[in-house]
Amino acid sequence: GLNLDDIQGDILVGMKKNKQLFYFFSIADPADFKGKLAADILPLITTTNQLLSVSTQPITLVNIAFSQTGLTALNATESLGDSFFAGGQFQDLPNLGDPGSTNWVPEFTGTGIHGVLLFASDTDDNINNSVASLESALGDSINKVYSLAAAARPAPNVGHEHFGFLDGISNPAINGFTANPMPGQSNLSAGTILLGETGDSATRPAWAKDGSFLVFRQLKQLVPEFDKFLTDNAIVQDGLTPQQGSDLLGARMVGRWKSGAPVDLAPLFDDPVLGADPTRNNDFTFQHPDAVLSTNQTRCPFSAHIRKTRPRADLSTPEVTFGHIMRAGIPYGPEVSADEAASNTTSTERGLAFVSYQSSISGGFRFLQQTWADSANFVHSGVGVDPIIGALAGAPRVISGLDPTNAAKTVTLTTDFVVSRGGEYFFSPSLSAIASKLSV
Ligand code: N7H
Repeated sequence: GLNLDDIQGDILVGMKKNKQLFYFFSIADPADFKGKLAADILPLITTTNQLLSVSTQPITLVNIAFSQTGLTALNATESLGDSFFAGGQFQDLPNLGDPGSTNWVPEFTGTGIHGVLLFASDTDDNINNSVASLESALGDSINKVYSLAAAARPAPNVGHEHFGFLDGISNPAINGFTANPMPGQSNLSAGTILLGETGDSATRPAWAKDGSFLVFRQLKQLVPEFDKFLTDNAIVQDGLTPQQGSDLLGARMVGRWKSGAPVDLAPLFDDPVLGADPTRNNDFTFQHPDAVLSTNQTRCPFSAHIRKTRPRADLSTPEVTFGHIMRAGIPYGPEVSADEAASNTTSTERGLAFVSYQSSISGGFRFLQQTWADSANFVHSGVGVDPIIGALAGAPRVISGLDPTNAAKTVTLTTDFVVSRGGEYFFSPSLSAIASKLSV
């Protein structure tokens, strides 16, 4: 089995707390920082085992990850075997669909971020206390570069992202770790997520074992604009009210209803009981005996976000080893205000603090974003990009298949409802790597 005392908790389990803070820093004094990494940070790192039982969870959970420039500052200069990690996310910007760096948070436009501390707890006060005491311990060994406070949405939307959809339903099961995989969950070798484990064939330094690449993206969501688009383009079909037609369009863009129910199993109306049932809400393949898999979009469009990012039976080998990530994101920013809703215009930023873990950035996040979501010709020629996250450097996005009564009809999206504000590629090391390599 895996050494769950050595693997940081966010990777396989997720620090599922209502509040999180992403604290991006640079290392000002490597020698001083190394000592403090061992003495002050390492004892705070929440392991996978600690997360598995509420009784062993500390009040504030802490994880840490380093960029390539951070590892280099710590004199950990061996190649981790991932060229995209080595180059950093800013260098990769032209490949991700972002329209240049105009929307990027300035602190992400370079390689000046050496690491990120992730804090998670039930309250902001707990997090602020942990940050203050760690800052005083670390003193001038680091500089804070940027931070992003994130939070679960208030009831009844806890667990839902800002467009309104239940998130965190479909993460892969890991062989030798996940006790009871749910029907329809993908089943992966540990090496798909963790370096140096079974299924990871790349050459890595020994100390990289049981670490994972953390992709961070600050993804702004234009919620009132998205809602207006759904209202204006409601699907017109016998038996549907305008509101139902608008809800159906949103569900078909995502591939799930706001409750989490997959449109593949609930094609016309939401089914909240199905959405809430983990034994059924992932148990589908897009294949049905009464329909031709390669042409039929009556139930789920080929371009739907969850079909683009996990095509299931659309692939001739459904359980491929590439294109899988462990997602651990959380919303940030306030609820939509009455003024924003009335004007259909975002005035305060909100979105998703996107976090994914994988043993290969090119085979994980990057593959999903670039090769699948941003391609108009995946999974079939001309289906269009992913209407949620697909991006063409700001160019209009032409998408077919959204209208169940007329799959050939196209919709042109002139607004990107998800706007990348950039991010960074990090490596989340094992606790033993921190102790024996990074802090010495
Ligand atoms: Fe996505 N959304 O609210 O529309 N995502 N996502 N995602 N996403 C998923 O199945 C969303 C983003 C994946 O296994 C759900 O847990 C939003 C990026 C993958 O069937 C919902 C943003 C990437 C899956 C959303 C966003 C992915 C998935 C359904 C940005 C990778 C699982 C809930 C603001 C590059 C697919 C669930 C599967 C599911 C939304 C980003 C990937 C509701 C709003 C950048 C692999």
